Amino acid sequence: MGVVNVTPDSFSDGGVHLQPAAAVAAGWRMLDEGAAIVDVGGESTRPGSEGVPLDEELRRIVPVLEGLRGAPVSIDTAKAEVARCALELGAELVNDVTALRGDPELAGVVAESGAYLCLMHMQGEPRTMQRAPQYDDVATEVAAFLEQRLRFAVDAGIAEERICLDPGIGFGKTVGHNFELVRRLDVLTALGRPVLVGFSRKSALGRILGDPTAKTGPLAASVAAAVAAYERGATILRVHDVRPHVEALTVAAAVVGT
Ligand code: HH2
Repeated sequence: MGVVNVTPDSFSDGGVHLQPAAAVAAGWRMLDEGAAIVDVGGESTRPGSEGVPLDEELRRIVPVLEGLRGAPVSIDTAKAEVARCALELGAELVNDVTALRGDPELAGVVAESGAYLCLMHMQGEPRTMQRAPQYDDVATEVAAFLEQRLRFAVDAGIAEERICLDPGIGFGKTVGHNFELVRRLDVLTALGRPVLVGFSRKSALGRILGDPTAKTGPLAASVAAAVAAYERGATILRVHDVRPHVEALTVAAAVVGT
């Protein structure tokens, strides 16, 4: 899954794809490089972020989705109205970092459209989530949360076969929590749904490399995290640098023998 953030303030690529033409070109390039789907987002959820109003999020994503018509696209939003509009413009998957807790209308929009859905774990909310994340056992708590949100989505009429689950790397987690979640990914794959992992460029990578104030992590570290997640059962890797990840994951798949 290639990431196209149409935002001025995303933690690693803020401003890079703010012009629709740049975002559209990046999306097609990622598909050309081997991405199976492009995740378009118009709101940053980086630590400390405040969120954007509906009209601004729509203004950012609509021309990009128009330019990506016919391509496999996912919409990274927690807003029902944005999801509805994106699905009308051809998006196939709704990627909701709130796991259907943000907008009470979103479950109905996904159910009605028959779209795919990603449910992600987050402790707290972006504005405050990195202040003091705490768990007794991060893997079992994240798994219990995702299982409960999966039940909620299915009860709302969304087909279970269309749902994937995501531990939410960096969303209310310490460096140690993030790595433990990948190490113990089997606890999440045991839920029986595809698992998506988005470790690309995240600050835990820069921090484990020795910079305690890092806001991002480098490419080689991102690739290592993606391969480790893949070996532990992740089947969707959300990444900013598609070509090197496709190359590494192709080799990892050859080694694993799938
Ligand atoms: N991470 C980000 C945004 N959306 N969605 C899923 N399912 N999983 C993730 O790990 C995830 C996500 C944050 O990364 P990015 O989009 O690059 O940054 P920002 O939120 O600052 O736009």
